[in-house]
Amino acid sequence: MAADPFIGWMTDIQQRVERTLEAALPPAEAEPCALHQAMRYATLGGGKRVRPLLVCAAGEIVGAAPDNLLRIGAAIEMIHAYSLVHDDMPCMDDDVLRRGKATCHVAYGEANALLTGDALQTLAFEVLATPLPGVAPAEQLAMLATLSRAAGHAGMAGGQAIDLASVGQPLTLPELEFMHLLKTGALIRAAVLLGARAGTPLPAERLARLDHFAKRIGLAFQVVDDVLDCEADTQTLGKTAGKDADNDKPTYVSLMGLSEAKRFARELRDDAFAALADFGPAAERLGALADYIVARSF
Ligand code: GRG
Repeated sequence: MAADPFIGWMTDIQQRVERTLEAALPPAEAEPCALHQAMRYATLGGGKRVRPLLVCAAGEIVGAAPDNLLRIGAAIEMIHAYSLVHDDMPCMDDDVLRRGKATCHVAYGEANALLTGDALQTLAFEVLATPLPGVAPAEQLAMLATLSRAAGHAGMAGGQAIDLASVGQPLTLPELEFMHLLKTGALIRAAVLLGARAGTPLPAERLARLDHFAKRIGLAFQVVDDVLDCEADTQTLGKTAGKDADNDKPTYVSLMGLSEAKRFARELRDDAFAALADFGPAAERLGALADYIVARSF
């Protein structure tokens, strides 16, 4: 057990998420083997698992069942893994390194990578649609609708479309924020909201405060991602560093400068903290995660 209780909690959840994903993914030796191996390759054994951690921390506030939270977290992580596989493909970001190893299309070929993303996305919804003990079917249906919207045209996929169209374009800060609210923020927001809906129902006003927390921390996550892309090295990141500048992409660093972007990330974190003020000790882990997201080095 790690000396820092938060790190100990995080490591424990990361290991349990890994086991949940492992059990939910198709076996590598089952046909079609190449697809199943690629799905496992893209999902297992890497990543910080930030979204499942957010699901679990938000679920603590409402006393949700840990096994349900792990299943919700695994479903969101599968959507995230699919997005990374497709994002790395030659038709999008064209990258060869992800989570410290060859990207899925480099290891398994482009057609398999495309199918891997497709199959991970549909498996995510299958996992989330399987009854969650103690959660009302109407609530689970609402979770499915929230995740669908967060992953689709009004969320991650829409944000990716704006991102691809913005290469070489001089975006304003509000335009950049809108793009990231969809591309990265929507899934982070869904993670907090689904966790918060998995236990004792919260009054709408408290749910809205958690949503505000999630929006701020989703944006902070992206600002830090831009800073790390500029400051950290490829080995530490496990993905190619410096790609944003190479690709002439508008980022918080290109628009604000490095030190202002760092200050903005801290401001977003503090605003996120403020949204948790009334939740007391039940929200301590969510607050610690906000800190981790801003202080992370990869
Ligand atoms: C292909 C529909 C579609 C969407 C892709 C999320 C995304 C949209 C692209 C990823 C590109 C990117 C680097 C975005 C910046 C923020 C981000 C999502 C970083 C990767 O997430 P982490 O840091 O990764 O949580 P790990 O590997 O730790 O899970």
